[in-house]
Order: sequence, then structure tokens, then C-alpha cells
Amino acid sequence: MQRFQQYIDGLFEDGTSRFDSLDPASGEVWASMPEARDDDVDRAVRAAEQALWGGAWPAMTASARGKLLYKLADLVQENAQRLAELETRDTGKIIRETSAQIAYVAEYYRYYAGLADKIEGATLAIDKSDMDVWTRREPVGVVAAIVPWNSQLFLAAVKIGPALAAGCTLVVKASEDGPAPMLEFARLVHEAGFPKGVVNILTGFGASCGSALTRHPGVAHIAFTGGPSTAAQVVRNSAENLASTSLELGGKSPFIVFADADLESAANAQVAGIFAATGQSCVAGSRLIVEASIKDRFLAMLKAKTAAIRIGAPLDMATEVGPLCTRRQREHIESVVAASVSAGAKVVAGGQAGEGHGFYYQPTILDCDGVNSPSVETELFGPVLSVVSFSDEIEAVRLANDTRYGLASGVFTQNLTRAHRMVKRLRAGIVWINTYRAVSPIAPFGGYGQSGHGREGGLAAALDYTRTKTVWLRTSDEPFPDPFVMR
Ligand code: TXE
Repeated sequence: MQRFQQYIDGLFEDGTSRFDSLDPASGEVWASMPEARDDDVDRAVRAAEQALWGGAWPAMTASARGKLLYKLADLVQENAQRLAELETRDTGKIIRETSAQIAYVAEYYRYYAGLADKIEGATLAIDKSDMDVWTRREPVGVVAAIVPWNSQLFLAAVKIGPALAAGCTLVVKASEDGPAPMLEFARLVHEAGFPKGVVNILTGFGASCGSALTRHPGVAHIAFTGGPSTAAQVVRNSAENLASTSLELGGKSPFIVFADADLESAANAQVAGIFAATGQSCVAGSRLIVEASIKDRFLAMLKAKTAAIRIGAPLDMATEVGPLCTRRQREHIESVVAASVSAGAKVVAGGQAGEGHGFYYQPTILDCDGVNSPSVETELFGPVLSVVSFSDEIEAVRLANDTRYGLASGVFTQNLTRAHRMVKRLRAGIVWINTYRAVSPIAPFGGYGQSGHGREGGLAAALDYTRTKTVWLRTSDEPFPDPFVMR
């Protein structure tokens, strides 16, 4: 059985408490993980506070911080295959996806490495002739970065990269479901040469480790990815110390196909949107909104493509859909699909758990036209597509926006003017036109409504990890003027 360690103040530790991690493909225990408790969290935050205010990190130039980030990027790239194998083993996410994604994660660190020395304050054209006034962008403080199991290294990179570029220090909490890749990543942070305490990496359960971290008075900002109800708890915890938050909470993203679309391309993108990563993706295009005149034809195409999907062992490069990460997740999907079928949804494909001991669930399509199906509203976080149809553009927009979420959306049409109208009308942080599930370190990512607030990726994300200090310098040698009049 493999044994993983937590990383606090530059040291690797077993921790006082431990828990077992299951292999989702077999349901068997395969590794032992450290379980951080209150005192571990406290030590990690204190280490991050010390590293923020003293020692080598705050004395380092922004360019030197950038060089460390470049080194980390190189190490992630060199070790991508090993990290991918660990992520696949511990979360069940297929190796085809993890190996490509982790190689690309290196680009996020490179992007923020390059940004580190471009975070600038401003000289102000102040309205007082005897003053020079300028602003400095300073690190916001100790950041608590909390990630879920899906795409952990990616979801961590969009927090760690900009936070380090801005000069912050971090305590990163990996998910209790599949933490192996994050704990292994700690070894690369160490090897890159970051001063001790700058990045601390733990894992543990939400109610204990997560709660202790988000309530800790030493934490200035919480960057969270997970579910909306957990996010609400995180925000309540953050209120104790008035820490700021950025939240990325998934969605129920619409995938809209107009009759004039390139249907072959749209069908492939829809398969990517809902079945890639076994549907455990925050941007999953889980609601197909298709023009009524092409519905039957498009569903027939999707059904054929779904039947051809290779379901198998996640470590096999040929596998296209693997198991879900946890038994809990599969049970959630089973119950929502059962309730949807009872409500009248028709099963076009799948609709059942997979065979064997692993946490498999069949790629599923539910026709929910004219039915009040819970699958249309609930984020299932699995390979389940709910289908509804529309008769005109207005109805397509109404259906697309009929959700409390608002992370991503996809529109397939050849009509340029309609595409522009849709961009303006859709309430979502991302609109993909004639494509789906594309990401880049250069492009901001984040949601509306229950999908959260704040943006990850891009320049603005690095600025979000800073706060502005305003400096006033009086340039006159005259005595200080009337003390009872505000200047
Ligand atoms: O997420 P949780 P879960 C959605 C998806 C999924 C549902 C639940 O619909 O079915 O959320 O998934 C930590 N204080 N998304 O249970 O609980 C926890 O330990 C502080 C969408 O995995 O939100 C883990 O590290 N932290 C989403 C992280 O929060 C706490 C991705 C996420 O766990 C905590 C994941 C607490 N009180 C799930 N309780 C997306 N945006 O892609 C838990 N945590």
C-alpha cells in the first residue's frame, strides 16, 4: 500500500491521524493518506504567516518569484506522466485526460511566472501640488486554497500560480477523495526551492480540516472550488475573520444546438461536453437544448456516438469513460436518474450503474421534453445528459437561462448575427461558440449566480491576490499647514 505525506513548513510528515484511499476502479483500498486535524492546520497557517512576513520570500524580487514559478512549471511538465498516473489511480479519471491536462497545467505556472514582475501599482495625477502619491500592489496575505477531487492539479494551479505571482503564501487543502496527486505535487514545490512555509499542502475531511482552515484568523483569502452548499458554509466560516473569498462552484451548463449548425461537429462537442471526465467537470454541458426540427436526427447521432464509447479501466490509454470518483457520487446520480424517470423522462441511452465493483455509471441520455425532470436542474456531476427542445431563439435563451447556475454555455450555429445575440443574452461566465470545453491560462474562468464569484485564469486573477496600498509623500519643506483642516 502506498503511503503519502503532508507538507508543512518545508517538511514532509506522516501526520498524527491517517485514512485509507480507495481505487475507484476496484473499490479497494490502495493508499494511506495523512488526515490533517486542527493542530496541523494551525501549524500550516502559522508557517504560511511567518513565510509571508519574514525570511527569504518577502525579500525576494518579483522576478525571482517568477523564476521559482518557471522552475515549478518545468518540474510539473517533467513529472506529468507520474502525476497523471497517481491522479488516475486515486480518482478514477482516465489517463488520457489526466496526462494531457497535467502537461498543460505547466503552462498555467508559466503564465503566472511571466506575470509576477508585471503586477504594477500606479503613480497618481494627484490634485495637490505638494504631494507625490502612488499605489503599491501588495500580497493579500495567507491564502487558503481548497480543491475538490476532479482535476485537482489544474484547480490548484489556477489558485497557486496567481497567488505566488502576487507574493502570497498558501495552505492548500487537497480533497479527501483522491488527494495523491496533490501530495506528490508537494515534492515538486519542495524541489523547485520555494522557501519553507510559502506553500503548505494538506489533506483531510471538510468538516474538520476544511472548517479549521476557513475559520483560521491567519487566513486572509479563501479560494474555493467545490459544491454550492459547501461554499455557503465556507463563506459563513470566512465571516468570522472577514476573509475574502473566490468561489468556483460548477454548474448546469446549457449546450444549445440550432438547426443550421454543423451537426457532426456539434454532436462531437456534446459528447466531449458531457462524457469527457465521466461528466465530473464543472463545465459539463449537461443540458442539451436542441431546435425541435432536428431533435430526432441529433439524438440519433448522439445515441450512436454514445454506444461507441469505450468504457474501461482508467489506466488504459484506450478508455474513454472510466468510473466515478466515489460510491457516494454514483448513489447521488442513481437517485436523481430514478426520480427523473419516475417524473416521465425517457431513457435514450444508459440509465444504469456499470457492472463490477468499481464506481461505474453508464453514459446516459435522458429525453426530458415536456417533463419536470430533476435531472434538468440538479448538477449530477456524472455522465448524464438531459435533453429539451425549443422552437425559436427566444425560447432557447429562456431555457438556457432557466437555472440558478451560470458557469459555461455552448452555442452551435452557422448564423453569425445570431451567435452575437446569444453571447449577449446568455447568463454565464463563459460562452463557447461552435466549440466546447476549451480552457487557457490566458482566459478568465468563473461563473454567475450559484456558480460562484471571482475569476480564475488571466491577468485579473493575479490582481485579485493583491491589495492596494496608497503612499502619500509630501514634497514641501514648508511647515505642516492648519492641523484642523483636512488636506
Ligand atoms: O464537494 P465539496 P463534493 C459539486 C458537484 C458534486 C457536489 C459535491 O455537484 O456532486 O459538489 O461534491 C472541502 N469547509 N462539485 O462533496 O464537499 C472538501 O474537503 C471547508 C462541483 O466533493 O464541496 C473538498 O476539499 N472545506 C465542483 C472541497 O471542499 C470543506 C467540484 C470540495 O468538496 C468543507 C466538486 C467545509 N465545511 C464538486 N466541507 C466544481 N466546481 O467543479 C467540504 N470541504
